[in-house]
Amino acid sequence: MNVGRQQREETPMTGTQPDHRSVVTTEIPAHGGSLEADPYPTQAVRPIVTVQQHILQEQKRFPGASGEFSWLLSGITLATKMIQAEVRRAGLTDILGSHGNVNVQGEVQQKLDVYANEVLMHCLSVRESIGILASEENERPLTVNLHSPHAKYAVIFDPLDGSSNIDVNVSVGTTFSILKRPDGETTGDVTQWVLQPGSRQVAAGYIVYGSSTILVYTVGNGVHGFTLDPLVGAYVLSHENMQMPTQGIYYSVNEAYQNDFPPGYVKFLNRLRSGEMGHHYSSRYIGSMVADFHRTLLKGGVFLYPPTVSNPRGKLRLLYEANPIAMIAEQAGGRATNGKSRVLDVQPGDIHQRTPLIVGSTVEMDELEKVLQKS
Ligand code: FDP
Repeated sequence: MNVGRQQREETPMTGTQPDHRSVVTTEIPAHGGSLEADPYPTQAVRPIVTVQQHILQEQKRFPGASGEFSWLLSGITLATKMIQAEVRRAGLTDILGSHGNVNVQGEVQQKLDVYANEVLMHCLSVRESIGILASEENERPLTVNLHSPHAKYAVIFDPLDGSSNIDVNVSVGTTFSILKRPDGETTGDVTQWVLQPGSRQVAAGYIVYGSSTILVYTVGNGVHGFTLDPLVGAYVLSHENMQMPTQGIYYSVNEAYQNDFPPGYVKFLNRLRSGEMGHHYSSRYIGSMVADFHRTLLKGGVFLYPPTVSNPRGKLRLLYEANPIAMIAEQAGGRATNGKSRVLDVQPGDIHQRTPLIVGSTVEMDELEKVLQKS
């Protein structure tokens, strides 16, 4: 196991030492054993569970787990701590504004997009278990350690989602999806590694850089949320076993495009507004998918980015936006569709493929399906 390395990554990055009178981390047993028993229960300390400890527990579900998966995920936690530090200081350093380049999507890259991408690439490329890194910001996947016998995973990510919100101090996020090298794949065929349906994700998650920094992840065994404690420099378990409410009070959509939506979506939105579903829904739209989804996960309701006249295939990207969000939604008891089928069943044909995405609570998703079927 790489426990020593993992523990180092959870040490404070700020130089500020934790206040041991009020906060203590439960020691990670060298054998990765139970975290439940607090060996030193006192009233003066508040035991915390870090994301690293949690991952070590979770990976025990995988037969023969060697610790490499938790080492891989620690690359994500380290990188996102670095990104959040830059986001928090964004107005003070020369990091706001456009970088001057246009990415593969034809979008102007922000300086923070580029920074976030480089940090993730840097932190993940040294993990030997990763063979491929694919990002929204790179046209082609990057092969790293591809031919190492230890390389088992492809990590696909959007380093900074919602970047049009960066300059105005509104929440942004990072999304990630982890796929396993397909069984029997020996040639290092990048396409086979990356173009797998979302149902094959072995882990997925996101980080919201909002009023606090929150990491939400799943390895297919429920959804767990961790808030970054800036004094300790660690993601600390704050939302265990998250469950999406079965019905919410908000819908989240860019209403400016309503005239461009297929008629079924307009009918559905009208039903939400009309009170026919038990109450009149309110609208909330941030324009950062991660932040809009995070609210939907906590409060229930529905987030929609339907097809439009200008984006008939939707705007959001299947592999690194829709798939991780869909896996988390399903693991939390919600659902995700592209309007025709379950998002996680879609066989991708291209790394940067776009998709419509409608994700939310069961009551709203049932209703959407009914309305779309009739339209
Ligand atoms: P952004 O372009 O600012 O990066 O997929 C990217 C995304 O933001 C999502 O985060 C967000 O939900 C959506 O696009 C916003 O698009 P609209 O401005 O068309 O509503």
